Amino acid sequence: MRYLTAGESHGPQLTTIIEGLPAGMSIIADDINKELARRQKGYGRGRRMQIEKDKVHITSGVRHGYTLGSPVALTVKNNDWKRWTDIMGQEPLSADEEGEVRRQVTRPRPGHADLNGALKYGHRDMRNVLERSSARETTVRVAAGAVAKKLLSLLDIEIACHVVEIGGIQAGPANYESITQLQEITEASSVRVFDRSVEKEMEQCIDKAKEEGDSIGGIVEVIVEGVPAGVGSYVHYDRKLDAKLASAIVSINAFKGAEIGIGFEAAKKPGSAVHDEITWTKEKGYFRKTNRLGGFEGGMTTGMPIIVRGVMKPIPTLYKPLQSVDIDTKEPFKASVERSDSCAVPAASVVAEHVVAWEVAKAIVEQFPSDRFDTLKKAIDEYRQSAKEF
Ligand code: EPS
Repeated sequence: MRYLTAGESHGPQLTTIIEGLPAGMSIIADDINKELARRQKGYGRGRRMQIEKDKVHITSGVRHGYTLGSPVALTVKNNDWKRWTDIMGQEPLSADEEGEVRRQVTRPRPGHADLNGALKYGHRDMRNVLERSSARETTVRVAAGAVAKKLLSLLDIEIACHVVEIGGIQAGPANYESITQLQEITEASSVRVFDRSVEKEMEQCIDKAKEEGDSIGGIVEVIVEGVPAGVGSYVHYDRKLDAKLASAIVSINAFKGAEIGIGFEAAKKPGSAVHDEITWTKEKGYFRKTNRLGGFEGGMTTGMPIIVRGVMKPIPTLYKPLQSVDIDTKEPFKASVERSDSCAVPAASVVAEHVVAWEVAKAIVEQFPSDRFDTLKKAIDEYRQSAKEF
């Protein structure tokens, strides 16, 4: 299973094409739209989110509510495109328009893709870089992930996300009783925290950053429940599912690191306080008494909940810009200012949830190859039963 995305932030639309989904899986636009709406929310977003009302158009691969086995193509229109048609148009410029293009970018923002992308592709107008490197692209990553999430839910696998830290303010431990309870509580929170007692403090921290023309980052966590043990592989480096999750997390715009389970804490503890003891009952089969390893041993799932965290740096577009250099004059200048969010951590947690959903669904489809959803479901059910009795 694979997908590609296309689209610029202020271009006409975003597109994704998903290939390799089994046929006969139920999916409707609403399954995707509800996730797109979740990604648009969150305290600290800028004005762009008032302009966009992300809705998916399914233009291939689905008929009467079921996948066909052919590529699934999804598009999301950019409402803002109306205001950018002359700046972002596809047709060549006429001679008198050359040099007249508005909003050219020649002062790269430290921390953004601007300068390195310009050097790589030879763009003198760094808008050619920033339009694609913009996190607007995560809209269709969520759309692809929403399809994966639907596949997982039909296989009784549930996934949720929450924010654990913003601007150095930490949420208390998320002692949720079920994934549903975690979803309900975080959904009602402006910053997607389970511990609502820190919500106001986080909002104030975001307000302060905004007032000061600054930005703040944070830490998000994704939990996946119901994945059987043994998904992924120990036999080769590029089949380890935990490695794929870490890669997917760090591939999200502005993410700088990933942790599985207790992650970096493990460095400080003896092995006896890190590894999870194994036990077995007739009802549950094998399980671990604790889950410090976040659902992974040897690149494979253990059957315990998958727990993966990602750290997001503050967004590099600052209203109080840092020092930079104009690539035309080579003179020192303040970096260019683009409209931006002061904190996108709550939205990014939804993106993290969807990139993780994609990787888990992909690993399952690869491990239980099937062109049909009904035979995939049967294979997973049989595997679950055999793992229990093993
Ligand atoms: C982004 C800058 C802002 C964000 C955008 C990501 O967009 P604009 O430049 O149009 O104000 O709002 O995020 C989205 C559009 C989105 O859908 O998440 C950036 O530079 O990465």
